[in-house]
Amino acid sequence: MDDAIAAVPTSVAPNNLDAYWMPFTANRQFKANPRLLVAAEGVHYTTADGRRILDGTAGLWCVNAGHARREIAEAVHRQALRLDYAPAFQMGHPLEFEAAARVAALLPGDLDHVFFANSGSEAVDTALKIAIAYHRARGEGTRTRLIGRERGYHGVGFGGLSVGGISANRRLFGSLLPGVDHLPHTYDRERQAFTRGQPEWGAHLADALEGLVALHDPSNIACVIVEPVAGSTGVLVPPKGYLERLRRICDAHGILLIFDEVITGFGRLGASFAVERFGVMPDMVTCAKGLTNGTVPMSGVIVRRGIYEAFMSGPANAVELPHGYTYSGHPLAAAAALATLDIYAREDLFARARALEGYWEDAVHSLKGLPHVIDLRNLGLVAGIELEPIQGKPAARAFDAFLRCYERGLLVRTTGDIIALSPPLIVERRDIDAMFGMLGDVLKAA
Ligand code: PXG
Repeated sequence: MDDAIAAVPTSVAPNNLDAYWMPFTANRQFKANPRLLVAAEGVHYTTADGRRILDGTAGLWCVNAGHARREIAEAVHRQALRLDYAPAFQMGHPLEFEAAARVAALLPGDLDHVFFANSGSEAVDTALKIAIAYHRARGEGTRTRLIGRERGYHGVGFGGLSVGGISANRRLFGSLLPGVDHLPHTYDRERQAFTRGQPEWGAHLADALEGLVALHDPSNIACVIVEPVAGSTGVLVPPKGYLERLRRICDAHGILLIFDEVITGFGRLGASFAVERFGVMPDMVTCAKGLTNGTVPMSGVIVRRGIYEAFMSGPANAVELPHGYTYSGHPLAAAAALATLDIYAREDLFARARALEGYWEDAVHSLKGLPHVIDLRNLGLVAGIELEPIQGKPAARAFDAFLRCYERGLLVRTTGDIIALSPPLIVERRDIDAMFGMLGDVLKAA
């Protein structure tokens, strides 16, 4: 660590936590007993009380190259001094073009145009808007219906929330967008529990799309959006053949298929994207998080050439897509993305994740038989550990495990009674051992 940074006292906590309304947090519980992080390096955080915490979640699934990467920090610093901001509309700067080309190069075939935004939520809403506008540009303006999936998470904008399928996130916010349907989720514990990697059972669940097509007629349907591996809902790995089947049905009916790769992108599954891991080609891919290693907010929508080209008609001086953000392609974010992609390439981190997958999988499944563990799921460097809920107190068991892991020195994520793990891709075998050692002890003591 930098001397100047190391010299910053880590034990000083603010004495008033009141003003900040924290996102997706039990504010009162947190503020009564705060968990403050003040520094990070490699696969560890440092807490305000000076403890080292092993980062089992790569922040929030985003710090894929590990913390405090000097190359990224320096690139951002240099860029802030050279060109802090450039107008995103009708003006450009070199790094955003380079970043787009570099991202596109990670995706196969004609997935080769990139629209930048700042968060996963914005990327999702952008993709949904592009889907509707694309059909309209081709003279199929009736194709406006959006299809998501139960238990899907696509961020918190009205678009992403509408196609999302996590009831607790939707329930407070009214009627959301009209014209949205949901496919069934792909999880069945009885048939899939303790599967290593992709479950054998469940490809046929994609056929529910045929039902929606029959109900609404394809001429009214714009797109289907799914997470290739559902993350936030607690790590649901797609059954073998499921994504392929969705692709075939979409093709048969002219429906665009969007993969939301906000979590699965940038090596999380041991490949550049899930597109590569599963060998299924969507029409659009959303990404964020690992794009800048979590350092500067940035997200993107990668679209197939035909989609981009459908908009490139009409007078050359007309704005083809009236959509974008003040900070689309922000110079600091673009600099961070380029430095991040350099690290991924130089350290071959996607292949590294793939090489570690077997070790990771064995570690995950070593928890089998511990008290209250009712399922273990894994793919790439992701794991879902599902616990039996305490009767009448949903989510309490996992949250208690989260707190006890944190006390012991391990950061995990929980959703409902599921613990999710997704370490930085630079994780070493000894870190994996430490992670599952601590988690195992916590579960044993439950
Ligand atoms: N799509 C997917 C698939 C995501 O996982 C978003 C969109 C929204 O991204 P933004 O940048 O708007 O938050 C996400 C975000 C968790 C967790 O622990 C997951 C996310 C965010 C925070 C926590 O499950 N995913």
